[in-house]
Amino acid sequence: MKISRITLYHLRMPLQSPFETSFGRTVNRECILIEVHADGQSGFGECVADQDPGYSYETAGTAWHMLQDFIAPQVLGHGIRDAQAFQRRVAPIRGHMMAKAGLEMAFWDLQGQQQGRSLRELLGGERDRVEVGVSLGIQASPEALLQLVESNLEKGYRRVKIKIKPGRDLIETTAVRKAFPDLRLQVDANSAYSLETAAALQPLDDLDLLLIEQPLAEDDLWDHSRLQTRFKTPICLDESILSSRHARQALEMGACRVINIKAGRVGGLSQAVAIHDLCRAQHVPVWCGGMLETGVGRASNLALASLPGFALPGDISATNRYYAEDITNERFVLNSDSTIDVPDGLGLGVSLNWEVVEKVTVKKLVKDL
Ligand code: OSB
Ligand code: MG
Repeated sequence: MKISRITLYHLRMPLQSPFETSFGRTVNRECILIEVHADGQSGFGECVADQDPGYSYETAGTAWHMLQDFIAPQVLGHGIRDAQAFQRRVAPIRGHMMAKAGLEMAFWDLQGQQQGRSLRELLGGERDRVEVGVSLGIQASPEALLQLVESNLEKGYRRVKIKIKPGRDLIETTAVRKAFPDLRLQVDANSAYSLETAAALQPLDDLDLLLIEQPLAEDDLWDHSRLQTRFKTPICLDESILSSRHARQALEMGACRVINIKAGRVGGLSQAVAIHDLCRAQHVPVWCGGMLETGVGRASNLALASLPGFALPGDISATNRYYAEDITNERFVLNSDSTIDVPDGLGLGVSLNWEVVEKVTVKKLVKDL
């Protein structure tokens, strides 16, 4: 595939309701839609970096800079056969995993179109529907949280994740567990604790949680390994795992027993599959995390989550949980068994609704040969 043009669209998508985590509150989800033109076709990718550097050092602004000034020039005008060839070209660029992952997704989409295969087939996915759950932000009160959990159970979600932070953890989690004794429940701290303050989380260990996600700092595998020895509940790492090397080391030192895989965080689907394979060989369960994606990133997550090692439900909810209007013509709906169908069209299997894209685009850049 000879790459003749790359177009970047900085999107600002209004969320159905604000999403609050330990690092902040998101009202509008920002991301970059990437279009790659090759041989008369276009492929699409979504770069999941957000407006603020709360989850990661990467932002939509830094990703735009990296894509415009470093990553796009590595591929424009070159013949690039697939994601592996793309990764070889951008290997000299340090870090900026989300920026790379966004463009890699577009290469998968192109490859699928050219080979007449779906992304699921290209990745080796085995299921045509995947188990999903819902990730609920920090609410105004424990009562409000209970109501929100209940309404999501009524919608059909069979696994719930709640966001926690110091002072908004035990009361909330205990209340949800009491009200719903059999619910598949997990919590996500987004790095809000230290080894010392995490001592306050000890009572969570008796609430039969599926896992405790990323309690400590993103750059701290060692303290996670110390914390895991104090908990029978599995610790799951999200922010800490940026490569399959990190995943191997985290497992070797016992820093976690479960890994949340996000293609964006690890530099692309190819790396996500590598981490899946590594974990599967060691019988370590993984699940697909989410970044409030548009329909483009959601299609990619569904294909990834169809791989056999994704043993736990993903943070991949129905489109209407996030957006009244999405940029894809396809909207993803929740099946009655808390699953979502994996797209089976060519590549990502979605098409763009250009009217909506235009409406939510705040900045656009065309890079030609
Ligand atoms: O930590 O998993 C996270 C959203 C944005 C940034 C980080 C996270 C999240 C979520 C939402 O938990 C998952 C989703 O429904 O997309
Ligand atoms: Mg997380």
